[in-house]
Amino acid sequence: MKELDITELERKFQEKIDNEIRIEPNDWMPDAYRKTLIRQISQHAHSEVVGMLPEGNWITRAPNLRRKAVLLAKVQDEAGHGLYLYSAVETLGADREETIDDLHTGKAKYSSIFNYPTLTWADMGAIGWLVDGAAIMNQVPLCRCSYGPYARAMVRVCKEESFHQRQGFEIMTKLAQGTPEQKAMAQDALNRFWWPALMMFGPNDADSPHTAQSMKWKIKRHTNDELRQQFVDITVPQAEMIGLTVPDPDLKWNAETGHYEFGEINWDEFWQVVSGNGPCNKDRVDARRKAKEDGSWVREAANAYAEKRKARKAS
Ligand code: BYC
Repeated sequence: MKELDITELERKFQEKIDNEIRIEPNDWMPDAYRKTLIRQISQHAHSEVVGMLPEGNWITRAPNLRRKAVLLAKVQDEAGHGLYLYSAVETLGADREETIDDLHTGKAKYSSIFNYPTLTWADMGAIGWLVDGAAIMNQVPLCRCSYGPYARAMVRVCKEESFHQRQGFEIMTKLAQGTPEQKAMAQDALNRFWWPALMMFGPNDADSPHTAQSMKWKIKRHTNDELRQQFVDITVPQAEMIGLTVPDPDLKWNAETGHYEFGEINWDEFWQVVSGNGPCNKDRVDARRKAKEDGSWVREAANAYAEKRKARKAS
């Protein structure tokens, strides 16, 4: 295609975005837009699937039948989110198996938060409250993402995430109102998950290579720092309400700006975790790789059955 034609196509594409017209799979789109979406949506899908592991670890040890049933349902929802998101990636022409292989070879990223261990039952509360809370903050604006299939997938995902957040907050509330040991367990979980939850929003805007272009394309509607600030502003009063202390000595309310000021995030730790050196990175990827290997006989049997049916229909 001539260079002039591409410039014209790009102009029309940006015009659609500026006018809030959704981009659909068969519409023309710049290669870089397609690549950005494949990168972000596949990382998001991997996060959902890897995110099942830290909580799956507690299903057999949930303190009662109700808690077990709720946790099981939450983890199943996350599998469902992964499946919608892998389907959304396929609408962009990506191959699902290759995308998953990129996770297994360590080429693709997934959310840093899932590389931390879940040591106590209170961690199920902290994950639901903080991790799903951060996920909602990030994902509600994605319901207005310029790419149709991703935006539509996010609507259902967000409804389910809000149930997840509430179940986590309920666990934390109950523990915080419990015995001194239970309250201490809840505080310890908050201490360990607070900073990693803030890291979920990604690097500061000044160090985020993708934000400016993704905002122009309306893939992202807010910057990483804007969403992180919203999360802090909403979550700090929730902690106070249940009598827990946010582990940040620099945290203070600024009446002039109407926002909380908070301390510096340990970005060295963030980049270490993102580059594969977090406490559980190896375990998480090994577990996903093993799940694929262990499930290979199921896929082979399903394929053999499908082939046989096709042959029978043709004869
Ligand atoms: N962890 O320029 P930036 C969930 C990477 S919730 C790992 O800001 P972008 C769940 C980033 O990929 C979690 N890597 O990038 C909840 C980029 O690397 P590459 C999943 C991170 O894309 C409960 C580089 O750093 N949610 O699933 O504009 C239970 C520079 O960053 C992280 C989503 O994925 C991180 N925290 O903004 C179960 C939401 N942060 O690709 C499951 C969709 C940044 O250049 N994703 N990086 O190698 C997004 O909204 C955006 O991709 C991000 C990053 C805000 C995460």
